[in-house]
Amino acid sequence: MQQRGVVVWFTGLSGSGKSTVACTLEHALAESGKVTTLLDGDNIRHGLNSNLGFSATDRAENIRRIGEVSKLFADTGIITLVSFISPYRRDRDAVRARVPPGRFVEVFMKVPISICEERDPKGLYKKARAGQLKGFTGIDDPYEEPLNAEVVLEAETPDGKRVSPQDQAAKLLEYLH
Ligand code: GGZ
Repeated sequence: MQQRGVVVWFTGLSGSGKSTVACTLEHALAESGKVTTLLDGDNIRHGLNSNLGFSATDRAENIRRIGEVSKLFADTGIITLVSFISPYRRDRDAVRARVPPGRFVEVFMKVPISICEERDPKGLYKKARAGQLKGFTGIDDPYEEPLNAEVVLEAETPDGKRVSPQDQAAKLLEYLH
């Protein structure tokens, strides 16, 4: 039987682990023979959306185009993993409205900014705090948390233990099954 397409939409701050979990999930799905694709900053912001920056208008257009592309993939039966900050609720909800009911899975990487900032893999939080990078999400540009995400992945258990990307991906996989 042909697999059913779905858009798995990761949203969360820079450094919240979206791409790491999306990548881990993609490998797990591939191992069980599923056809997947992963859209992220590396393959979209450098190509299709290379003319867009980080103003509110550009971010909205970034998400709109990614939404349309992911819908096209999902319509052909592909499990489409999408990893962008997508900070504005209205933009994410507009994508949800374009995808058939039940085919849009919003995954909220609920990671406190303190942890993202501690990770700071590209030194961008440091630059933003120093005022060298303006309009950085979570610092001087808003991040609007999802109100009804299908899956919420946290970085820590209630008793303060860190949760690995593998465990986060496993929780998501369970939901998708
Ligand atoms: C947020 C920025 C910014 C600003 C550059 N704000 O950690 P990264 O580097 O790899 O992830 C961030 C990425 C965000 O791009 P998105 O396309 O996901 O953003 S959005 O959904 O809001 O359109 C970060 C880098 O680009 N970056 N400037 N001002 N992140």
